[in-house]
Amino acid sequence: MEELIRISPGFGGFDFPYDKAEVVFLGIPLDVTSSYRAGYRFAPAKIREASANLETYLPEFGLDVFETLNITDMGDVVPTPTDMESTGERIKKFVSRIVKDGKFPILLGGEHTLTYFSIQAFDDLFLIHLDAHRDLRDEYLGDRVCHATVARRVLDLLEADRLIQVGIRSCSKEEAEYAKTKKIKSFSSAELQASIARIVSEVKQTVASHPVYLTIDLDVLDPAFAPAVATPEPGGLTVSELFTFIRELRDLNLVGCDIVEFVPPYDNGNTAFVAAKTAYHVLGVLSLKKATT
Ligand SMILES: [Mn+2]
Repeated sequence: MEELIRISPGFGGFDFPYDKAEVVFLGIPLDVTSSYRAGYRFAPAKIREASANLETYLPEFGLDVFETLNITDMGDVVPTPTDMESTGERIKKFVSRIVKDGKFPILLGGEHTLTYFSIQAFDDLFLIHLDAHRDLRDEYLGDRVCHATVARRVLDLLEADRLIQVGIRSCSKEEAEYAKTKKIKSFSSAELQASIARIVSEVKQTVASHPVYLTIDLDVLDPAFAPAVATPEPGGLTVSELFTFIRELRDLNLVGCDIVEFVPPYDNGNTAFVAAKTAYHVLGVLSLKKATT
């Protein structure tokens, strides 16, 4: 079977030859374990469509990402819907290839479960997890590897002090107790809204110069801004708060990123653009890092 489908045009229409690219987009249309809304499989295509209708010049950064970075899009990894394990191996394989080639992967999800497989391509990792939910259940509806357990599965791979949860405003009593026992560093959306600078400074102290992977569950945003997520949670961040937080991560040793949980069938058009613009913001950060090294 085909393991990867080429997509043209890719994100933003960027199509540098892979060999010369510094940043590689990879679509992961994984759409299996949603407990409520489904339709993740349409997300990479909708994000790419929106990306072509946004400017590549970013005033907040004072640069054009098209001029500063060599960017390409590998296309979509093909999931096997009835086999999470082999799908996961495939995700890990393609992300590992990008990482071994010294490039920065930006994954367009797809359900959050993909993060568990993607991070296996890296060593010595810290995970910054932007999400309304803790995703710390050990199993959900009988599944151990699913969108509601992804952070817990991550802790099978990383020490608990390597997970930093940001934007949290929903979890079960068991998850709250587990997080407390494991001393998981986390910040609520209200804490972030009160002082982005304080949270960023604590994050920087924690991760120091270690490699950092950023996973962005779009439900960290308020549903007013990103309505088409699998499990909306009122009381979230504004888009500008999310973008400010991402910009402030420019001093970190970022090595990879994913944008997940978008379900296009529920969109009014806004979520696709928010997802695409979020990716542009990550490109802005990578551009600044390149300019200063
Ligand atoms: Mn979530």
